[in-house]
Amino acid sequence: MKPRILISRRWPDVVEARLRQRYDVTLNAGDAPMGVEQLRAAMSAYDALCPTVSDRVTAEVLAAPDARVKMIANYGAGYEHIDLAAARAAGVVVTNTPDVLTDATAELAMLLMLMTSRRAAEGERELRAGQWTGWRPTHLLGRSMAGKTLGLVGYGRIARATARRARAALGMEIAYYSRRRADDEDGATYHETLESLAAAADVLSLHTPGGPETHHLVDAALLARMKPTAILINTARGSVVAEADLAQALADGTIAGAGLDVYQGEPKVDPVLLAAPNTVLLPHLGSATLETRTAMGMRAADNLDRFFDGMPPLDRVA
Ligand code: 8YV
Repeated sequence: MKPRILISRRWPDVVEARLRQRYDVTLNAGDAPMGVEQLRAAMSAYDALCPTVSDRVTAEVLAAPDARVKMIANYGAGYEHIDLAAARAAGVVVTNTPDVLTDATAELAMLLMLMTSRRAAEGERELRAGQWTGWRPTHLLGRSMAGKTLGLVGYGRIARATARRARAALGMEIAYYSRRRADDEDGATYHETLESLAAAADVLSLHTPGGPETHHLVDAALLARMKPTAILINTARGSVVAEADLAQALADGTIAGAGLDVYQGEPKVDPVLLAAPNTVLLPHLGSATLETRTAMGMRAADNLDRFFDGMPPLDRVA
């Protein structure tokens, strides 16, 4: 009997084909996030679940009666949507897919930085709307990146990959804040407080995990510390930013702009952010390259295989 697994959304074809060779694979219908009742029912019908960031695997889900699931192979690096304590209590192994999405997410951080600082989305909207009246010296002036300071909040793999690109490709200075000073700073300047980093940065880019520890780290008080010419980039998690405070800061000129890939209530986006001209808003595309999404699926499949072979999975988080 093949182990029964549920994947919550389509994975790249090549990964699905690999999974079908070894597992009895069910694909959840539709694009909507799986609800609590649906996930609770899945707990008793499958041997493993493969959720994504939008499927909230809560304590209530993990406490489902007659649960059969023994393994949750998350498709993604971040796993704050899975209650790890409840998984541990239920004896469920949880894995993620780190490393393979580092470069793609750093690329997207660069894209947002450049688009926001050079007002690319504003320009494109204007041109497509037929409102471009011609070249003029003061039209849509952005800010140069060369010599400016990129302030990284968190200094893990994706932050470092972003730093390398920003330094090499754009000539930026790198600064960072993290709870612990890194042993290998790779030429970056450490700030002991987030407030000090926020005040020094021309671009403040978020690279922390989500979850309660980083909830609303960027709020009105922190935004008030930033330079009025600075921009905020978020490719981490929407929960790290108090969105209403950010919308206000953009509206009243506290900061110059924001490039966002993630939102508090995805896929809903605050209407004030939508209406603000100085935002670049992407629909959570951080890891969205064919290579990366395939590698993420293969990594999740490796974790499943090792688990069902009775070996410790590579990327066990619970
Ligand atoms: C994924 C991400 O696409 O891996 C992560 O943490 O944020 C994204 O790149 C998403 O998590 C898929 O579940």
